[in-house]
Order: sequence, then C-alpha cells, then structure tokens
Amino acid sequence: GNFQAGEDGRILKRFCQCEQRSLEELMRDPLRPFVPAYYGMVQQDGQAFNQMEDLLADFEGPSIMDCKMGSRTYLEEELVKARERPRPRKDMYEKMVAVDPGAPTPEEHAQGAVTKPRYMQWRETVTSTSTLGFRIEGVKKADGTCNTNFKKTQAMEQVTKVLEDFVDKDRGILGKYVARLEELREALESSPFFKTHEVRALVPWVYVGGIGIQVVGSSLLFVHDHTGLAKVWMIDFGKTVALPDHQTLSHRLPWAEGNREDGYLWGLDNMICLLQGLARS
Ligand code: 4IP
Ligand code: MN
Repeated sequence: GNFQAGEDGRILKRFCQCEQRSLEELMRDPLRPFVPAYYGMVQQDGQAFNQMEDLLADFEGPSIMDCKMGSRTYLEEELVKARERPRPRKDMYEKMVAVDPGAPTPEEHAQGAVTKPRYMQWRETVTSTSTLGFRIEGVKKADGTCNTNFKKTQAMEQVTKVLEDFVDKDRGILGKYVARLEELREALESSPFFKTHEVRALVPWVYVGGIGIQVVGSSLLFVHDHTGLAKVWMIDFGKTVALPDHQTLSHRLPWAEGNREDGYLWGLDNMICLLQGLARS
C-alpha cells in the first residue's frame, strides 16, 4: 500500500514530490493547522517516504469520514490528453457497469472501456459532487462498521442521513465540526497557497513548477471519538500542480473548461450548511 507505520505519532506515505512541495509550502501558510504536520523525506528499505503527522494518534477509537471536496475531480490536463490521445480504461468501464449497466454508450459497451475523464465526469454526475460540491467517499465508525458504498449517494436527504449517522446525532460533535470547518473556511480564504492552487487530485506529471499550484481531488478527513474530540483536516496533496503565473481561483465560481475553478469553497459552504442544519434540528 501507500502507507507504513512510522515512529511515534508519525506515518510514512510513499514519496511523491508534488505532495512534498505542497506540504512544505503549507507549513508556512495559514492552512498549517488544517493539514498534517510534515517532517520531511525519509528512506526505509531502499524506498523513499514522506514522513507526516499521524492524524489519528490523539483519538480513542476514532470514527472517520472521508469527503472528496470540489465540483471537479479530474484535471483539465487529463481532459486535453484524453482528447488528443484517448487511453481506454477497462477497469473504469467495469467500475461503471457495476454501478449502472446502462451508463456506458453503445460504443463504450462495444469497446468494454471508457476514458478516465469520462469515468470521472460520470461519477460526478451520479453523486453529490455535481449537486453539492462534495461527496462522501467512506465512513468508518468506532463500532467497527465501515461503509464505502456511496457511489449513488446524491440527494441532499441521503447525504444528510449519512452525516447524521456518522455522528450518531451527537449535537456536541456536530457543533465542534461546524466550528472547525468555519475556521478552516477563514484560513482558506486568507491562504496564499489556496488562492493559487486548483484543489483536486492532481497528477505528478503535470507539475510544472512556479508559484501557483492546483489542489485537485483533495479530501477532508473528519475524525471524532467518545471523549468528544472532533477535528477536520485537509489531506491528500498527492496531485498538486502549478497554476500559470499570477492566475488565482475563487474556488466558488462554476467550472468552465480553461478557468480551472474547482468548486472547493462552494462544497465547503454547502457542507457547513448541512451540518449547521443538523446541529439545530
Ligand atoms: C478512482 O475512482 C478515484 O477517483 C481515484 O481518486 C482516482 O485516482 C482513480 O484514478 C479512480 O479510478 P473510484 O473512486 O470511482 O474508484 P482518489 O485517489 O482521490 O481516490 P487519482 O488519484 O488519479 O485521481 P486512477 O487513474 O488512479 O485509477
Ligand atoms: Mn489519488
């Protein structure tokens, strides 16, 4: 896998230079309290790793939720590449058919394959990515239950129900999540890093250096436990790419090809609204 245990309170993640660059920059940014602390690159058994804070270390029997943020989950570059030189993906066709056998076009059925942007766009349209600007990817609760079956979780009512169940309707926990997310939103709005990055899972080969970076496909990790500790972090900067010089993003405007908007703050606004509604109900 991508992770290994590290020394006390730290984890090792397979080395990725893009992630290193992002984490180094984030250590000097207002977002620092909302990302795992970075301790540099280490070698182990001839392999390179990024050493970072184990976010779960302070929790007792944590409940964990992973939400993929933003309204676009693939890179504009991937779109261009797929157009110029399509690379049919059988694995993605199979994942598509498993959720909805009627989703592929007749040509895609004949090929038994789809391109990556096609798959990613389809995933967006059948989940709350397209309607709320975020989607729930997985939930693991303290009681041992684990659910990653959210491939068709789209309606606001469905999403609300998953959130409600995740916190076992605990208003105290909900209040802490809301407060933490509001602080995160303030940090994001004042962050030079965020302003100049596209927030989605970016692929290493598109890294071109420079000032701006995109953060596409990145996740928010929610963690709480029975002691009442509840925190949220931004994770997964494995795919971060520089924006052209001087370009900045609102993270709220709708995406149109070329503007590189990712809808990250739009999704966060919606997430905060839903959790506030639950905390009041
Ligand atoms: C996965 O699809 C996720 O979107 C992955 O994103 C993505 O990796 C995979 O692309 C794609 O197959 P499902 O979640 O529907 O299975 P993440 O890593 O954020 O979970 P990247 O990192 O490339 O976006 P491939 O090309 O790695 O298969
Ligand atoms: Mn990834």
